[in-house]
Amino acid sequence: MTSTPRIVVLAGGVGGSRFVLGVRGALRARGIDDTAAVLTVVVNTGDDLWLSGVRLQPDVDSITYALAGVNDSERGWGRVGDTERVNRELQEWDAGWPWFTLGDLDLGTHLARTGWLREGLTPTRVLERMSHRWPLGARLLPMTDAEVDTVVVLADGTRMHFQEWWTRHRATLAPARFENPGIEHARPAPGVTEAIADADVVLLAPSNPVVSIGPILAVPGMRAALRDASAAIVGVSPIIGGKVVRGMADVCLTAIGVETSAAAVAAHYGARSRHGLLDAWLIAEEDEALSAEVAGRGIRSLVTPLWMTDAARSAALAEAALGAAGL
Ligand code: FO1
Repeated sequence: MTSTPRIVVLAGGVGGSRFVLGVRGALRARGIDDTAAVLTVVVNTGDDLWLSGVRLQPDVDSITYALAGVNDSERGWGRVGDTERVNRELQEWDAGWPWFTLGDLDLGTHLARTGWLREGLTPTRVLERMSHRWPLGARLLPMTDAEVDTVVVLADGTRMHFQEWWTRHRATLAPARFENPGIEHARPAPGVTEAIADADVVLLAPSNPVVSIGPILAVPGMRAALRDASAAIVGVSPIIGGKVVRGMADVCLTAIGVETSAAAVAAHYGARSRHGLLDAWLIAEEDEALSAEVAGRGIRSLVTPLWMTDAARSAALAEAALGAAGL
């Protein structure tokens, strides 16, 4: 067992936040204090948007706030105990989106970020600066420095920002596809491919495979970096007992023709030995019957409890993922 494994996690959203907390917990349980030196999180930025003149990075912020212990864990986004005075004022001005809440403390984050971006810092440098405020215990990298916000295209050709589709329409409008305009010109953010090349394991968090992990993998150069990595690539199923844990990932999966099942998501990522990504795939005890199907796809499947209902369970899951990589 490598005592200080170098870990890269690809993550986004609530599932990503809980899993990253679990990885940090598992490292601490192994007696590793400087977890930031060994844990790199590559975060989805497809959820990002400009609103009321500020740049929002929902997944970056969810993971940052969770690691800092200042997140609203009930709601799954924003700061705990936040207030909404500025948001009410914005609504009086008819500015922003009436269905989208910008908390007062959260707005401080967006203002700081936007200011630094306007001064010319790249998103990577901004995130590095933001990471200094709290001892996060992880190095966070955006998937890319390019702006490639996810757009949902409906069957009739209507296009809308992912956040409008997700928060205003609660994913009830059937999507034809998801796009990240301009992603063909994007590159992985500085440090991402290097971290993957140096890693002992790459973990795919149980995040939405389509709109969280999907955009990360769609950055040109990302899949090649993963394929070339000497590290094992271990994924964690976001589907438990045939259902999404939270959020509306099932609608996203249906839109790209993938069944909402742990085996189907594994097949979607594919076996590394067959030009896909995964060496191993963690599935829930509830899905044990799918183990053979996953193995038949050329992916080693491991059955383990996947519910991240508290820090200890999240850490146990992360430990199982490290174990799956032989670490
Ligand atoms: N989700 C909502 O359902 N309603 C909101 O008003 C809302 C505001 C919001 C503000 C900042 C932020 O970082 C996230 C916010 N979210 C909100 C969450 C976000 O829309 C999504 O859950 C994620 O992008 C999906 O991972």
